[in-house]
Amino acid sequence: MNIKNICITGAAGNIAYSLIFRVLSNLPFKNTDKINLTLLDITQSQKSLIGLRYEVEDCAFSTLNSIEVTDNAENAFQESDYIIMVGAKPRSKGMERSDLILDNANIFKTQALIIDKVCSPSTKVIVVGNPANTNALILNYNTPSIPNRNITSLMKLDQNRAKSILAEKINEQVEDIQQMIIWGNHSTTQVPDLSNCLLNAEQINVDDIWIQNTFIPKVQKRGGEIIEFRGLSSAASAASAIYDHINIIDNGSNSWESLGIMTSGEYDIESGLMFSLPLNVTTEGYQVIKDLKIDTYIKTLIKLSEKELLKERDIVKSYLP
Ligand code: NAX
Repeated sequence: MNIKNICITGAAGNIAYSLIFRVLSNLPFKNTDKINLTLLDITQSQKSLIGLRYEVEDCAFSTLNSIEVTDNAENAFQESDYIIMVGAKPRSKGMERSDLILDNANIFKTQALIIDKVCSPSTKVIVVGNPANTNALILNYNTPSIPNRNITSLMKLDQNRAKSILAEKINEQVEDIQQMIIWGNHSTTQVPDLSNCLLNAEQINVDDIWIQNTFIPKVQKRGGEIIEFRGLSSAASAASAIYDHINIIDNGSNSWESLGIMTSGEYDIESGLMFSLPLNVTTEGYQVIKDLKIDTYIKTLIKLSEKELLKERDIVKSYLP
């Protein structure tokens, strides 16, 4: 029997409450019969995690080999095949974004050092907690024993949103749309780019005014829109996107994907940033899709997202060895 060890951080939070049941209902890992699931959260959340563990057990999932809840990151990360890093400090009222970035930098540096110490180089880490790209950058810099390519940040929710908004506009099925790209940061500077999109292998034509005035801002601000209507941030859709992200990494994908990865000068973007780029993903890893023609408008937006990530990198520079 093939068993994988999966650790989810921030396990007492909203996203994890959807993610855990989604993963266990239908494992997104290839050649895997069961998982050993470890749920990590802070000490104050341990009681709630015990309740969550009972709920998971009550589902009698045939995919679950064992479940553990803990506030000890070292125990949680040890021997993990995948670590899904959802745990992060939320932004509180009146808090500056730079303070949020620094609070989370602290969490991610601490956890990175533990991962570096106890995990094998084959461990794959997916960063979800915001600011996801900069947290992933800190993680990357502080885990020299884990190859850069094993650390990615979640952009799939943005890509799913973009596809779904385009499908609605052109009145087509979402699964028939390919080659949607998200460039940049998981923030309102992200750049949804449909210029290469295909509908069943045919070029899609939508007018530039709709792209610039409706499509791009709508995708960029979708997270805020959810908060406005639901009173809470995206949770089930984020969990669904994490599920897709795991599936893509573990099984490869026939379509173009956008994941946050460490840059090395592609498309004239500064090296050493966690940046969302168009990728071909196979079970062997990912390759950046090269030589795409990018129009001037999109290029300008990509530069703005790069600028934001450079600023974030500057804020956390004392966390980058
Ligand atoms: P919640 O506030 O419901 O849950 C976060 C959990 O993390 C809490 O249970 C908290 O106790 C725990 N936590 C805090 N510090 C921790 C630590 N040091 N170790 C372990 N656990 C710790 O937030 P939720 O709605 O679940 O969102 C989680 C994160 O995902 C947030 O940062 C959120 O902004 C981010 N998101 C990222 C997305 C992406 O596409 N990259 C989309 C969805 C979401 O907004």
